[in-house]
Amino acid sequence: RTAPAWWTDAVVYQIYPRSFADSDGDGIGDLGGVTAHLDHLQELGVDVLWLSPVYRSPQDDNGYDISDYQDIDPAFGTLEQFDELLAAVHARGMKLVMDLVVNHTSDEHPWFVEARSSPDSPKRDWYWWRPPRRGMAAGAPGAEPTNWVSFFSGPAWELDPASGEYYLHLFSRKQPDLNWENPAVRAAVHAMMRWWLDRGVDGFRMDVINMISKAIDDDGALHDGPPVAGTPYGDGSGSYLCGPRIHEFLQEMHREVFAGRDAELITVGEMPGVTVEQARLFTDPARAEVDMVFQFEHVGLDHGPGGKFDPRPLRLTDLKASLGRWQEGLEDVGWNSLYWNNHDQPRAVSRFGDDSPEHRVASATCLATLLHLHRGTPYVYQGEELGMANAPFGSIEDFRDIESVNHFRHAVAAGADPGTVLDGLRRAGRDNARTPVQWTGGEHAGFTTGTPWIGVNPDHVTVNAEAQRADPSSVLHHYRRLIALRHTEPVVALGDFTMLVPGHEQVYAFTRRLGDVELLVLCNVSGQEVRLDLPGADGWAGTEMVLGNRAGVVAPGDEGRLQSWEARVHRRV
Ligand code: ISL
Repeated sequence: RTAPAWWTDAVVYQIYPRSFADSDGDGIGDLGGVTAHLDHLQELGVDVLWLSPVYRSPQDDNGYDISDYQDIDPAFGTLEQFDELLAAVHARGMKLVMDLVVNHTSDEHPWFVEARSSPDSPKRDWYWWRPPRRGMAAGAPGAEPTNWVSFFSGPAWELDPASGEYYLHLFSRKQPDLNWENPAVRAAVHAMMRWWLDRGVDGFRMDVINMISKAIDDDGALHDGPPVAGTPYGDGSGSYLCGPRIHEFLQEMHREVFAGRDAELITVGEMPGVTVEQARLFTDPARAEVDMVFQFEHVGLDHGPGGKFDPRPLRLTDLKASLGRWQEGLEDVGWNSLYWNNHDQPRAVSRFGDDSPEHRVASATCLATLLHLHRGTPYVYQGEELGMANAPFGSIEDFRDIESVNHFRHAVAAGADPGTVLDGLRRAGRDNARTPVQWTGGEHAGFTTGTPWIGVNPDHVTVNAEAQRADPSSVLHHYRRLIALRHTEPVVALGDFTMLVPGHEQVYAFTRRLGDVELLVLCNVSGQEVRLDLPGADGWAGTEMVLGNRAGVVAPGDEGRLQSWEARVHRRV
């Protein structure tokens, strides 16, 4: 039996640089801002920083559209500043992980510029070019090569009028998909990855990496998907999620890039739609693909019939069934990643907790405890450690995200009520996660001396890092304690997981066990006090409480009483 990998007891912190901290007053967060706030991260105790993309980019999708993989965008700084940041991170004993966006490039990347220049270009085949649908004229409605809808509304194909051919873009039309069937594409990506590792970075978070293999016929044809209600388009995901060559591509990448140095690195594949059975394959160390994946099941449980912008309340029993299945599915092989939030998800305290003044701190710390006590590597998204909430966006002018802006335009054009569409964006839009980090209660929350690129949440007056640093009962200090617990108690990282009361709609409870040490985790995921008779929990009376989020001691005989949003971790040997 080999020793557990270093990242089993690590906590990763995600930085979305645009919204983290601005050091030069242009209103956009930058590398200098990250370097300036490393104290905050070190005090929090996180082990790894994941930087959302800082590469050169036209910023159509805030950096997920890359025009030069080996340079830093001027909005974020320079390569020299990057090296300074990397050295400073390492000097503090932390690691730095880059975002790897290689399902697509920017349409301004020289590869695509060259590919577009002529059907005879040697780079033409680096992307997905196809003629119009058989018998149809280029540009005619429905003439796209397949009926696939783009993630950002509208068709996933864009016509290039010069050649009369279309190119594929699963995301924005400024994000053409790379053709991974072409070995030269794969070799170029591998070389670029080695270049970053040689520079000293400690791994990659791989953007939509389970979309790089597309299902094609022998003659290269792609196929229509089932219709998407309310649109003229179809769902192509059956052709591009975990496609036929995905495992081959990841194993090849591992051989070409990570072999010989993977023990010190961390790799996490972002994989929308991945199942637990597939995740076992992706994360089985013997297969040498990735260390862990970001799965999406638990962040889809509150989607309504109209999709992500039609949210409904989460049923706690659904959450337990889902997360519980992932705990079980990856218990002997592979590894879980754990997250509530990232730059694509609304804020957890607003979505699954209660961001009212009365319950904000308790619900944010309850959710944090629940997640961090699972088996897997937890990811903290900037501001989550402060209990930052969704933003009170007004009109569509307040939104910046291409997904939200496009969705509004398409939905309203299709006849939806603008007020209803806006309401969906306010609740589920990605910009909720992208308002500036709230450092202080002062002007622009201490994020910038200039004009922030997106509105600062007015609640920064009370919700901010400075105030929380001084308050031991703050969300910030709770996160610090949770992270410290993972570092000091091996059972948190490596213990077995057993779900309790799976049918209870208010209480999320489980035990963890490693050797003689056992933890009991009790979370009241509701605003009402609850009294619980816990089957299988005898023998816990009077045990040590190693972590809790509500003041007060537990009276003997009263162990089963949980205050609103209370979370407790008991320990026994
Ligand atoms: O939020 C989503 C759209 O509804 C997700 O489906 C998201 O697009 C998906 O998780 C992929 O996300 C990643 O790739 C995108 C980028 O916009 C996201 O920010 C990134 O995390 C394209 O690069």
